[in-house]
Order: sequence, then C-alpha cells, then structure tokens
Amino acid sequence: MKPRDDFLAPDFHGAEVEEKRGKQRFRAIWISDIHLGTTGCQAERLLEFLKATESTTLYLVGDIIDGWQLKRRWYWDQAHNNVVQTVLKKARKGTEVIFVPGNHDEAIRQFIDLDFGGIHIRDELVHVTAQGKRMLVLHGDRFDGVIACAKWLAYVGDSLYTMILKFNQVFNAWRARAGLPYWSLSQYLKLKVKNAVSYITSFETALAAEAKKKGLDGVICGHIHKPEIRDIDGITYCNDGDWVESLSALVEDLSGELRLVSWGEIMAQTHPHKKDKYRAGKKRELAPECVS
Ligand SMILES: [Mn+2]
Repeated sequence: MKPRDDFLAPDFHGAEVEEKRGKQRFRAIWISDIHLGTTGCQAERLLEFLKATESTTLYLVGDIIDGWQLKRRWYWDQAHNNVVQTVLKKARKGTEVIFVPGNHDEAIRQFIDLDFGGIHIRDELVHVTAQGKRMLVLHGDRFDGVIACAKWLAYVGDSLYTMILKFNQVFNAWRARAGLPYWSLSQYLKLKVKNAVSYITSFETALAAEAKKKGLDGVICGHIHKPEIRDIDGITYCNDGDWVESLSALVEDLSGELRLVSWGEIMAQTHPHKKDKYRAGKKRELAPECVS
C-alpha cells in the first residue's frame, strides 16, 4: 500500500490512480470563450470538466472573463468563483496555465508577458505537439477587421492588411472607452444568419493563412464559438469552441494527437454510472451579448 500522499503528488500519474480519481489525462487542453461574468456562461459544467481532466499545459484562449459585460450588467455567482479557484489550484499543483487574452478580456492584454499566481499571460504563441507539429495559439478577434474587408483585401498589399488589423484594435479600444460593446463581425452576422456561414468560412481561412504566413503547421483559436478541426490548404485549423453553447475543448492526447472533446463525452467517460445524465448536455439559449 502506498501512503495517501503518493497518490496526490502532482507527478504521480499511475493508471490505477487515474481510474480512482476518475480523471482523463492529456498533454494539453485548450478552452476559450467562457464569458465568466455573464449569465450565458455555463460555469458549473466547466467546473465539472476541469475536475474531470488533467493536463501538463492548460491554455485559456481568450474571452475567459467578460470585461465588456462588467461595464453593463455583471453576473457572478459561486460557480464563477469556483472556476477561477480551480484554475488557480491547477497552476499551484503544477499545471502550466497559459492565458492568451481575447477581446472580451482585453483589459488583461496590458499584462502580457507577466505572471500572476502561476498563470502566464501571453500574446500569440506557438505550441509544439508531441508529434512536432507547430501550432499558432491565439484568440482570433484580430481578424474581425480583415474579414470585413476580405473581398478587396485580396487586391491590396500586406501593409494594408496589417493596418486593418490595427484599425480593428484601435476601433474597439475606442468603443470600450465610450462604454460601447465590442463590435464583432461574427455577432453582427449571427443576427443576419444568411451571411453567417460565409463569415465563419472567411474566419477559418484567414486564421489558417496567418499560420501559413508564419511558416507553422496549424492554428488553434476561439472567438467564433464554433468547435472545429479541419485541414485548410495544408494547415490544421482548430477551434476549441466555447462554454456558452457548445461546451467543448480541444485536447492533445499523450501521443500528440489533437481532437475535440465535449463536456458530455468527458463526463460520461469519467462517470460511467451517471452516463444518462451526461448524454444529452442541455443546451441553453445563447444570449446575444455573449457571442464571441
Ligand atoms: Mn472573442
């Protein structure tokens, strides 16, 4: 018999122990678009997911805390506290936690390259999988402006492209100061459903092109609340989804394979006796202000 502490040591990952704790272990996990601070955030389910999983690295890919909502109608309950505390606890116990801010938590962008409570705040960065694939990790909001101008951008140069990226940032910083919500093209288009499909395609294509431009193998992002893994022009495009609608995450397993998982799937696997409870994760209506 091993003393109890051995089972709890962060570097002790025996198969038997994993089973006992009912946790799934990954090399890396990406979650984004949690929107803590809004009623749309499904904090309780995220908490269950965080408790049911373990990883060497946990990436928080933006829109974790919704600062835009803070300016209007703020919602915060115990489950929201517990999410924050669970992430901090993971960092304390040895998980490498990397927070890449998005547009809804852009106030945190001023702390890029700093560390708080074991959480590393970083701008875009490159993750290398166990199979040696180099993946660009970023939230993706920077591309809203580019997509708005996608058609005629094809005819102009790289400097204008950079300028539009910058404009989107400045424009939204101005809106924030004026107390206006983030102007997101995806939000706008979700209201005009007909164009939503082409928006999503443009977003995915723009992100894959960015990874290609940087000479990388793929990209991992969030922002549009649409979980996806697919090949675009030889680039692996991954979107980890969100915790408002899809309750999804991107994971890299121990062999270096990337795949999408859902809250329901992880819970059913780690709690087989409660399978029925988790099979159909009830979906809540999306509050319009929560969109990407
Ligand atoms: Mn976003």
